[in-house]
Amino acid sequence: MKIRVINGPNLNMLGIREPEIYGHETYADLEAFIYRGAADLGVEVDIFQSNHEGALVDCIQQCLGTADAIVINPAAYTHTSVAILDALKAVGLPAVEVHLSDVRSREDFRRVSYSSRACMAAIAGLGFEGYRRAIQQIIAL
Ligand code: CA2
Repeated sequence: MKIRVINGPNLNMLGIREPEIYGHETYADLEAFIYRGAADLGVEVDIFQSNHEGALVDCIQQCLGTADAIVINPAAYTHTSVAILDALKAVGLPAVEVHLSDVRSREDFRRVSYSSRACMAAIAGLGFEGYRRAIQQIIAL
């Protein structure tokens, strides 16, 4: 099984600012955590990150025929992007949305998620562990 992990804008800044929300670990640490978790669970992953909405849409479309499932943290685009929602619907692959922080306990605008409408589950507030749980949910499916 091959899972594509897609991360949205500013996640490449992890560990650099706002450690009280996102922790001290860097984006490279997150990638290492995901690769290690996937290896332990016996699945193949590749990871893509972009700060650009269109690049995220392209990446989702490219999953057709190249991946079995998607784990996505669309970051701020979660709360605004119909284009990402439409791309997830268009490919129709099993997808799980992940957020490092507990978006439900932050600003009101973070409670809205367009992308989760095309996802089988949404996991928030577990930090890096959320990505491992998302992979587990896809394997269970
Ligand atoms: O909690 C999450 O994973 C989020 O997707 C992170 C996004 C935020 O817009 C979502 O509402 C929730 C932000 C990405 C990380 O932004 C940083 C900003 C400064 C320093 C480090 C990370």
